[in-house]
Amino acid sequence: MKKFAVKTTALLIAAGLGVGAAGSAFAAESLQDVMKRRNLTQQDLLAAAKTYTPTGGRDEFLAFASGGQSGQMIVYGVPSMRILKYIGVFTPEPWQGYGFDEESKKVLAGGNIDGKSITWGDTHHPAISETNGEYDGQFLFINDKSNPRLAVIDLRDFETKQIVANPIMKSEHGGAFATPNTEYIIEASQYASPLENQKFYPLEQFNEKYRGAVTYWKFDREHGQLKADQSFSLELPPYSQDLSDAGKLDSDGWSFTNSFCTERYVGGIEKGRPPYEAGCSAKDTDYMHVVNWKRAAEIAKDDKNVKIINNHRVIPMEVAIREGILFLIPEPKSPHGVDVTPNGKFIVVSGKLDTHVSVYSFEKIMDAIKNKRFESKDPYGIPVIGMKDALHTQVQLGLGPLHTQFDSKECVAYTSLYVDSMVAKWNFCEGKLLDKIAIHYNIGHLMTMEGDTTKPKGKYLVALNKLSIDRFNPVGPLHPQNHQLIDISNDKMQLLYDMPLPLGEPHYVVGIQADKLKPAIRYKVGTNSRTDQQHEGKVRAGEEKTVREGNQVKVYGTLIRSHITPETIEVEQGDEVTIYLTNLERAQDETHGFTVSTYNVHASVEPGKTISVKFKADKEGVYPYYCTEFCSALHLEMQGYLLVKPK
Ligand code: CUK
Ligand code: CUA
Repeated sequence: MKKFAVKTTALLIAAGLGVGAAGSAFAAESLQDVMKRRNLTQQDLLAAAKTYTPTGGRDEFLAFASGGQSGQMIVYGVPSMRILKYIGVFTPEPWQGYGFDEESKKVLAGGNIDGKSITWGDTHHPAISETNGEYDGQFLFINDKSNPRLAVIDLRDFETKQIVANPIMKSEHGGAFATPNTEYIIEASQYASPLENQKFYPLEQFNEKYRGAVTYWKFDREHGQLKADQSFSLELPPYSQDLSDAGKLDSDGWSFTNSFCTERYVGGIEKGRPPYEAGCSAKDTDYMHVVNWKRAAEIAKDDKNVKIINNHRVIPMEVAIREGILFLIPEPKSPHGVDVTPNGKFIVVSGKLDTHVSVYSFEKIMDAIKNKRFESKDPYGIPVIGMKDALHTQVQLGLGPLHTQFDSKECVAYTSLYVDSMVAKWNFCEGKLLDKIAIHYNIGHLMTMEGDTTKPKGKYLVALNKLSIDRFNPVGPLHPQNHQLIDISNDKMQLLYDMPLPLGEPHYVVGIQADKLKPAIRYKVGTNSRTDQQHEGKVRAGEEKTVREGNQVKVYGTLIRSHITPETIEVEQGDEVTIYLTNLERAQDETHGFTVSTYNVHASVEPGKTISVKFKADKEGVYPYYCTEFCSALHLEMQGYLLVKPK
């Protein structure tokens, strides 16, 4: 059996490469049988050989996908497209105990807004931390568009460590984007609203009282935390700001943020007006915002230059204009993505309602600023650089160009064409279309390996398709999305694989060379994984105890195959119970889980970790607790009883 399998594999590859299969008649026939039975072509075999990963094999790249409306993240391997993990971020995720143990509840509470907990998120754009414009594999950031928030994930254990709420925005789409040394994480607002918290102004005062903004969150790499007190924002006009990107190399120190609806149109004020989307597309151009964030960071330190809004430092537009840190450039109407080329010299913008990509030259922009060559001012007095003065080239690619990523090959870019359902490969230096491939269907973002850094790795492209329609077995009216893997190592792009993504709409994905990641195998015994500190509830084997203070009962327990210590917990009805548990295992992958019947608590306790669950024992009765991971032959015996005695 073994021998047969080896031969078949060798022949499959040989046949796929067109070498022919003359070796063993039996095996060759078998391969052809399979091809015939499954209706496969030579091209299919080649694609299979490029993605198939035998047991124990590893992927060259890891992809981190936003989980869209699920508020989580999805980790998968490239080229195998095997899903490896979900990461709970803005939404409780029971497998990891996220939102069901005390440590993760504290992380989620960091994202409370107006004192209320929000248990979902609309995640759009992940970003990996960078050093000198290259992914360093230490941290991952992701935004929540609906409730303007950012989260920090530590890539040593793939756990969410921090959530912060934007102090002045009501929605955001322009995050998370990292500056080249992760000095700041950029977050730009989407729908303009009053910046003051819980402040009402009627829509008639839209132009005067509603504002956009871009926030620069200071990142403290040593502690892995965004620092609210060292962060600042720039007040922007009430345009709908959209995606952002940070400059790199030549353009380091600058950032770029798109906008749409610079018409400042608002719907619903009077009857008979055009609908919102029509009113918002009246003009031929919108504005790219060009910000000198390095200088803005200096300016924001001086109290004289900022307004304090909701405890947060905001540089008003008039200060930004006076200090020469904010400029506008017209861009084809209703733009979506803004992407800085790997050499930092060009900024690529595509308008959903324009068939071109527009390539702006950073050098030309700087030249216009230096020589004060402005064509006009916007209604708020912000200098506007003429489009012709800033453009390097425009290339006609097709209908609905959205986002652009880059190849390891010089000057080569890929742009998604939403309406055409295609990916275009083109040259941004010479402004030339090179190749096109059909995808299925309606692509949003696309992603090449490390394709938004200074050193893209090429090889693969993933098309993030909004609609899958007929690609998979039907599962009801709500379809999964379709991530299509495309080989970009040759001149012609080749479609390799369709992967259904069933966990929300992963707007954007970032892919990193897997060997840059150094995830931990276990925690140091007694670690609170969410803070990376020694846990107050840590105990060693033999030191387990239960402590009572008034109606507070604290249990200091341990987990090791196949035993929960203590085996019983006795409390009185009404007691506040905290159970601390340390997993004493040292073996790889020996995770234990913990739950108590009907008290809605759950924890995942990986080797070395200490967790706590807390609840009020408000019901008299007998409640089994047990280990929720099948950890050993005596897993089912890994249990105990919570005994709640009547008062
Ligand atoms: S994305 Cu968020 S609307 Cu094109 Cu960056 Cu899908
Ligand atoms: Cu521990 Cu099952």
